[in-house]
Amino acid sequence: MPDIADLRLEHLLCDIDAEGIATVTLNRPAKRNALNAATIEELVALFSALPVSGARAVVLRAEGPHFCAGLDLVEHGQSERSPAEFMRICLRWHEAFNKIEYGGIPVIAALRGAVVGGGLELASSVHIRVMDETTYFGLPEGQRGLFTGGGATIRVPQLIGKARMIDMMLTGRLYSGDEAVAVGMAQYRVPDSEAKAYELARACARNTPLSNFAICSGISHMQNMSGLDAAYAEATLAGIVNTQDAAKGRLESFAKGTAVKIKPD
Ligand code: 1HE
Repeated sequence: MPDIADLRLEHLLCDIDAEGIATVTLNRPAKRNALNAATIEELVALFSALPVSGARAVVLRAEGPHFCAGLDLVEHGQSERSPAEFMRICLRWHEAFNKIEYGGIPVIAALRGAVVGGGLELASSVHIRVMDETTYFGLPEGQRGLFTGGGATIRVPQLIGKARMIDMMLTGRLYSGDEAVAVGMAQYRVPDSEAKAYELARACARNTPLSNFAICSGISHMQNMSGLDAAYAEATLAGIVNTQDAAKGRLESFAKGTAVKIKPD
């Protein structure tokens, strides 16, 4: 597994601070962070390396006023791809976004501006979405003569339901503001999505890495199983996580009455 410092990143930036909070930046602002094939390969490489890098949480942010304008329409239009070639490209998108969703470390997206098409596919693969006042969500595939290829048909209905997704794709409907939170596009809407994303990342990083691994990998896997199998997998995972040495001190401090109480502020 290459070290993150050895990855030759052209369209992404990555930095890990002393607390283990990694910042991943989409860094094609002049192209509104449109996802070309090279960026997808960088996402695959980076999110393969991050879970074994010691990072405890990731903030996924973007340069410029827009989080991500989706598929690089210019590259796609000029590439004359065959159906088989584009199917392979889509499988690389799945690889990248599965690394994010199933990688076992919390990934928090700090959203702003356009989160559209493949940009929404990317955002829907992270664990927590934070939007600001400028953020809007769209699936303009119908208007472009295209179809989703980066996992939206699986992840977007899990967030907002099938009927809303189909409406967005057919009519170009956009979601923003309170409505976007109410339908489930984002969990937080704040003036500064990056500041909130870092606050949440630091909260996640205080958990044990094994708990975070179970939360950020196990829940998604269990959604793919039958109820009976998911219950068995849950019990197996809880057997491992809930008996970990790293939890012992936390349980002892609860028994002594010195642990934090779970109450609203
Ligand atoms: C791009 C892209 C792109 C911008 N591919 N180059 N996604 C879309 O349908 C959204 C397409 N983008 C837009 O609607 C607008 O660009 C935005 C609303 C996001 C931003 O508008 P604005 O006025 O700030 O920027 P702009 O002037 O439109 O674009 C600035 C540059 O970014 C310009 O390049 P330039 O060289 O002429 O300066 C644009 O061409 C470029 N740019 N968006 C390529 N998407 C796996 S299947 C997934 C299918 C989809 O994702 S469909 C949804 C595609």
